[in-house]
Amino acid sequence: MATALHNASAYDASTFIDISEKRFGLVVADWNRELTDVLSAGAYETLLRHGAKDEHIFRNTVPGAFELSLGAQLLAQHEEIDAVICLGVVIQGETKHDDYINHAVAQGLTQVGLKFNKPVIFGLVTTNTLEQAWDRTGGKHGNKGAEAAVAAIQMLGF
Ligand code: DLZ
Repeated sequence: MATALHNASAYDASTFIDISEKRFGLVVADWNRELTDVLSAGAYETLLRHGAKDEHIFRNTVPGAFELSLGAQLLAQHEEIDAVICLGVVIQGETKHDDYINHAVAQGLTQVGLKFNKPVIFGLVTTNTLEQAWDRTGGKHGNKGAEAAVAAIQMLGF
């Protein structure tokens, strides 16, 4: 249970670099939008709170999680973008669609990050139930969008 053992909401912001001149791409899946909007707001607010400028955050939507990889690539290819944060929610259904999508996104985002040598953050909430998804989008397990933004800031300081 990764969430129970590691709470990424507890971090030491004093180690963060100055991100006031950094530019962030946000790629947000439209599927499960009530949830992904919360992830997006969490990421946005976290970036601003740690010094990013509103005009340096570029938010784009894609139809579903499967399209996050291409969305990330289209942003990451721009030299002025320093990090890309990808957000989506995939909830298990009666078929194996979640498995296919989740693996494809994990591989796709890894490739984009390695290709462009910049942080491409996997902010995909993958759960068995809708309730578990809400728990991770502002509920008892925090906001994974905010945590994805923290991961981006941390990687920029690497
Ligand atoms: C098709 C599909 C399904 C069944 N479930 C989800 C989901 O839980 N979360 C999500 O973000 N997207 C889902 N999609 C849409 C796919 O990600 C993709 O947008 C379509 O298959 C078109 O390529």
